[in-house]
Amino acid sequence: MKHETAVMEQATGLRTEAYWMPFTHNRYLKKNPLSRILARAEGAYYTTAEGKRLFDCISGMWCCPLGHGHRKIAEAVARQVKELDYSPAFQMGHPKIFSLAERIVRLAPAGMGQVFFGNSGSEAVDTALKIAVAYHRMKGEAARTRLIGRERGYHGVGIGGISVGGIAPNRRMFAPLLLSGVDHLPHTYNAAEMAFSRGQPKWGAHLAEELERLVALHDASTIAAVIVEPMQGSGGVIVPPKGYLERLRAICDKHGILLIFDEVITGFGRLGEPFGAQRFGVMPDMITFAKIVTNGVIPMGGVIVKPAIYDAFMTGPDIAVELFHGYTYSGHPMAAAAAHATLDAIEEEGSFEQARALEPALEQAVHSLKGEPGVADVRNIGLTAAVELEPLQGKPGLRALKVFERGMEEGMLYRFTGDTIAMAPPFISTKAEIETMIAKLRVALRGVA
Ligand code: PXG
Repeated sequence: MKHETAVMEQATGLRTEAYWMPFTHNRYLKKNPLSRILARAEGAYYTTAEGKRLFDCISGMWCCPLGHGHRKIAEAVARQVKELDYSPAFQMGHPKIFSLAERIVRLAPAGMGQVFFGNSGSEAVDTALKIAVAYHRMKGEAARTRLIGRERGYHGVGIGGISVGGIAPNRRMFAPLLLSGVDHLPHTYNAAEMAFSRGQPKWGAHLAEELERLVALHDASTIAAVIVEPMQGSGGVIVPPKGYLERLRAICDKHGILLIFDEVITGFGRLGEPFGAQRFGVMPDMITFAKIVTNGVIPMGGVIVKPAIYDAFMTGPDIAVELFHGYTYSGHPMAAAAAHATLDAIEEEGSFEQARALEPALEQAVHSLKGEPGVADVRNIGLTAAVELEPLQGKPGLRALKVFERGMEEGMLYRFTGDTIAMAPPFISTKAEIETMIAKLRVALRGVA
């Protein structure tokens, strides 16, 4: 491996050994890195170090739907670094973060009140879990500590996030670190009942009743919160069955359990509405967000809470810190500037409407892949879709990797995990670009058959 890397370094001038890449097959990539090195980005396209132009089928990593190099966002960030580059997050503030919180509350479903900021989805999730447990304690129900996630759920990589998460490889290696007192709902995917559904599957609302089973098992008085992605993104675009989220909400209400929607992917327009909560018409008690809030330009994440949650902490002497939690970079001025510019652009460009308008084109195009070689399922909602492939015998993940590589030759940067190809194209895409994205996927699928 060392030798191969050295040969490649000589050939390309790129020294790859020191960088340990996240969620990446380091050894495989470093054998032939250049096709994977991005040099530039503009609008809906990347350019690789080899000069190849790639359509950004997954909006960065779900985070850049307004396009790369957005002029207004770039200018806002450039202005901000000169005006106020950093401001202490604890016991101090700056104007843009207060107004940003207000704007996010306005976009959120009615009934939300405050925003707590961090820098990533993982931080947002761990923050929400801590707030949930602390909230019940503040309300005199300190025994409510149990957290309930869901199989196939992805909630980032913090210790809390992997504990409530339901993707086995993300947990296996770290098993001794996982939180105790966590349980999981079953995931809602069932190929026999819902393969090739368009939008929300009709089957599966009854799976929410599993929460009643967990309540019976653990007793409601021990359960703090349920956390789910309204649509499971990393799990492979698993769309909630009709009626499922409504049922979860009702059961949480019945038992005094907080419902957290992890909207790191679905927040800020991916489903054609500000949040998945609005798309599905179900109101959670907390919403986690990250990614699109700054169009991916500067890291930012956070938690939106109902006023009743915030108010529960606002007791005791007013010189006392109410929540012993926060990050050096909570509410960073650079991120706040990027977020304001992103929200401005969303309004000016009608980004949510753009996403809504493209949804039928994506749906129609992606479902035309049914019957192509190796296609086991096609799923879609909002401006996102996934094509699940039959694994090559004895080699899980290889078919998707080959499709991904073939896709790059075709000028497409898809996202692959396991044997699923995911797409979440920029909101600024044209209908023709969406159709080309799918046409090229067809070519790639046939090419690796
Ligand atoms: N919650 C959800 C629902 C997510 O999708 C996180 C939390 C963690 O966010 P950070 O910012 O800590 O990474 C995520 C992140 C993919 C993919 O292609 C998805 C994510 C990240 C990278 C790739 O499926 N989601």
